[in-house]
Amino acid sequence: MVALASTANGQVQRIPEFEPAAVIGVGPYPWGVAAADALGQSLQDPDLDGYPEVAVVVGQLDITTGNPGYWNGNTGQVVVLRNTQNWANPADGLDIAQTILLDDVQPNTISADVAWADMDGDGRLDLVVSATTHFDGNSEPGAVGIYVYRYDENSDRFVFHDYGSTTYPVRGLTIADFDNDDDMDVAVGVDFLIYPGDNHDFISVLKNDGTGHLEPETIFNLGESNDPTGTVVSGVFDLTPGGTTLPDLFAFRAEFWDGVSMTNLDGTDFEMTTVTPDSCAEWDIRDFVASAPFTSGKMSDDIAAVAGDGTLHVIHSDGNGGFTHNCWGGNDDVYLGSGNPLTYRPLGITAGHLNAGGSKPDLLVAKEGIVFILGKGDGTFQYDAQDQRYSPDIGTANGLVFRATIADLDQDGFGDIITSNHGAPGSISVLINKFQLISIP
Ligand SMILES: [Ca+2]
Ligand SMILES: [Ca+2]
Ligand SMILES: [Ca+2]
Ligand SMILES: [Ca+2]
Repeated sequence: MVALASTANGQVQRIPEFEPAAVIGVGPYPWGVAAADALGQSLQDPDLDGYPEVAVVVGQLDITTGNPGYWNGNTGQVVVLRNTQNWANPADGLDIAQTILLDDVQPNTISADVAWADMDGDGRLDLVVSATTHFDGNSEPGAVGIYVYRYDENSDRFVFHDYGSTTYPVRGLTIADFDNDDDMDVAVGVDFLIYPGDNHDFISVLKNDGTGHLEPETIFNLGESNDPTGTVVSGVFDLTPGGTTLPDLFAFRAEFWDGVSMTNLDGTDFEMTTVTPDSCAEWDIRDFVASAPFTSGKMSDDIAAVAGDGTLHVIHSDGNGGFTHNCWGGNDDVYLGSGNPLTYRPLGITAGHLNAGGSKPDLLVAKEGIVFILGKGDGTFQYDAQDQRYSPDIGTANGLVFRATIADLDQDGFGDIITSNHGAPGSISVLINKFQLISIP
């Protein structure tokens, strides 16, 4: 008989293990990375095949300096890697299909984050990229905003489709149909490399006109602190009538040591609710945040975020736009340990499935290399900082992992790991999950 991949709540889950990492060079200082089935297996066979492709941003800026002046002078890129289905050797599973130069508006563009979404409604995924023109104290900010590259079936390539400008340099993206009109809209947080002296706590929402063109931004002011709100996540946090059809937003405010839940009222107006931690915790959380249904059976999503001291906090949606958090007893907090790049920002945390099916999302965190923690399905997590299996080797010492994502690259039913390794030369690491359903005689 076949055993379940994970055991019931409260029991120990089997820890997934991974094949040795395949390291693929992509270009200097990669950052955002995203995976989804966007291309066929080959140029000759362009129909979607269920195997996820990978898109990774090549920023051309050493973000560890924290200074936008450390741009290397090259145009930011997005590298698209095709899934060949050839996973017998993990190094053969991805081929670079296209390198997109973000020179459509200005050549001195630093690319930041990337997401896959069908923006023009043709049934194929397109690319959405946040980017910021190189700037420093002596230059004007230039073009900052959102780029859309749509899939063109004639060429089997992604072609420039639209640019939606934003007031502020932008970084972390989230995509959802915020106004419930059947097209995908964009919300984005402010880049942490914004020029000194400005205020930073803004979220821009750019709606889709239905053809993949972005309408002028609507800016939401979260409070104007001196630290940026680099990432915003979408989820369902409001279960009031009509609320479930309108995706909500959540962002942290670093300088205020709290978060803001943005309840979507009609796709245009959002009601802000400040979310403060328990008295036993301080949230030094920058934009290290993910949203997922960590508590099965509850229809709303929870939020996970990692603070600069290495503590992962889970806050639980109350279904009415608010959240609860209990750090007493440790159930809602997991100490992951200190270390880079927890101390850098913005960083990477992502939810996905590493060892079980749909109801127990796991979390993957960029921390020197990577660390994963296993969701128990009740809003708590299984993790042991002393157990090296939770920190699989990314196969290269060149570059800090700044972002990571989970996708089932070889379609065996278990999530695999892709990291973007911020360095020069920059790379991605691909870790194929060896998890198998075990047979019990
Ligand atoms: Ca594919
Ligand atoms: Ca499309
Ligand atoms: Ca929409
Ligand atoms: Ca897999």
